[in-house]
Amino acid sequence: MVLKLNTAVMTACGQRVAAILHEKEVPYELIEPDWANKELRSESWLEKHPFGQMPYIDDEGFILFESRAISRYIATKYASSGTPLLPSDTSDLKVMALLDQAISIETSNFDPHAGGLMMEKVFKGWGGKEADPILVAKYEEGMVGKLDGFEKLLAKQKYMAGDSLTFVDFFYLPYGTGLEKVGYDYLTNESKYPNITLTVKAIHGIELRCMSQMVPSLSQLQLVAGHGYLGASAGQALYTLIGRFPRAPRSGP
Ligand SMILES: N[C@@H](CCC(=O)N[C@@H](CS)C(=O)NCC(=O)O)C(=O)O
Repeated sequence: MVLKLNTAVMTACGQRVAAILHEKEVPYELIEPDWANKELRSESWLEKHPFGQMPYIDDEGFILFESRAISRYIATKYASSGTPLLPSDTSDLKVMALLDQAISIETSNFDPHAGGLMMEKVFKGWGGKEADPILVAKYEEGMVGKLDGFEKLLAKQKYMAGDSLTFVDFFYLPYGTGLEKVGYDYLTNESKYPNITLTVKAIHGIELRCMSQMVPSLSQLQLVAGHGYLGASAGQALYTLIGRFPRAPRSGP
């Protein structure tokens, strides 16, 4: 039975998981909830995801929610297929501790600020609401305050969990792309944050590969494009970022 990914395709959390599934070459069925009929609040949905959110997967009856936990599960279960997305030595206590550190870095230092900005600048607009300038300023300040830390870390290592790409780097894809689309150069300011930019360039190359396959059919692409946000990512990014973000050679530490 093919793995089922239950999520709206335009959600950042769903994209995170879909990108990993594609990179690991895992076939899956995308099942979109019926938002209009509040399916996320239905008993059957809440039984799978008690917090009434997306995404969750159903892997032959094994139900798992939380996009980061799902990403780790897929990267581990399918360790030998597609792109390697685990550290090279998963039996090394310290290597795995650094992986956990990387997971926490994204949830603590990136997601709250980047997600807040996306909420204000993009998602609120979908519901016909205006961005709150006070909140925008707060999230901007929060994000800027973290960039020196990212820069320092990435001066010592190529990716977020060390010198090899892991599933954790994919956590940044949806909001990273979104921030750039709404005009923030936090992750692409080469003169100010050269090491962040190098890593982002490498990850963007992967994003293009994922995004080009992520949307299963043309009608879905149109559906997504209709929402504006992922439309920009899967559509425009696909066509306009190619060439702009070549993989940059980089000497390792
Ligand atoms: N930490 C959770 C966050 C889940 C979450 O916030 N999902 C959003 C989409 S990205 C959602 O379901 N929004 C609809 C809602 O909360 O009603 C994860 O990473 O899966």
